[in-house]
Amino acid sequence: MSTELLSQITASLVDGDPDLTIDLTKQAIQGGIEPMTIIERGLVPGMNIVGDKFSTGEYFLPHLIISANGMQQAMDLLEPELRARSQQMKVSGKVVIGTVQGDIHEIGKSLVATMLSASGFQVYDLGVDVPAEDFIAKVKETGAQLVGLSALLTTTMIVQKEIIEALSIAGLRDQIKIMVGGAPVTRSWAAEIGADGFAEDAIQAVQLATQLMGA
Ligand code: HCB
Repeated sequence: MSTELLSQITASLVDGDPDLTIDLTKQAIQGGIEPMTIIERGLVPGMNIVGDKFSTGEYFLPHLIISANGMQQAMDLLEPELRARSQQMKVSGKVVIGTVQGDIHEIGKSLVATMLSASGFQVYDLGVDVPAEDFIAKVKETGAQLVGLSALLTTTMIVQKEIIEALSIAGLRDQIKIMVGGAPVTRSWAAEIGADGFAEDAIQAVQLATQLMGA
């Protein structure tokens, strides 16, 4: 039953039917399916299929926008559920996170931010299209110990490198850890640009953040 519902959620995103995505997500929550299961086995596969269809020319930008809209609205329903499952934990550290300049993909970054915050981190989410200066200013202002850089485009991965360099030039590199992520980002890219770690998804991001902060 739950597998069928999750497949229907995936299909509703692929079919570009946000109202159905929302309806099915509500049903899944009411049916007791864990929010992370709904995200990872229902919503994310749908977005991946939409992305694949876009790259093969079967889908166009409006398809991406409609499906992203469905996923965003489903995430709005799931976010309080994720937070409700977090225990009251002591703050494990401060994290500044954002999608790098030139890149407006926000769903994955926001999911990582929600999961970190639900796991006890104090999160400063700078949003999307964030220039190096804003990361530098926020780290100085908050004393954050961790920076998360998201990039979804092969053309903006290089901006992760530029931001790491800018943080070094600003004299902040020794006091912070940096984790990178986003669909095209890999462990070897993280190593190449001098990041402290790479996370493939939001669960790994929480594990990595905890490990990097020595919490
Ligand atoms: Co966009 N787009 N898009 N897009 N888009 C991708 C990313 C492509 C891969 C699609 C494709 O061709 N297969 C492609 C990039 C190709 C490439 O560079 N090689 C692409 C393109 C080309 C474009 C445009 C250039 C299209 C155009 O205008 N012609 C344009 C770029 C605009 C810009 O940024 N300047 C564009 C626009 C859009 C929108 C606006 C329509 C929409 C985003 C809406 C929004 O976010 N509000 C969109 C979408 C939705 C996608 C796809 C379909 C889904 C992305 C997504 O939300 N995935 C995506 C295809 C894909 O990725 N498979 C496609 C779901 C989330 C949960 O996964 O990977 O983002 P995630 O995040 C994970 C993970 O990476 C990790 O944890 C997250 C949670 O599990 N993580 C981190 C992420 N950040 C982290 C940071 C950390 O520190 C740690 C872990």
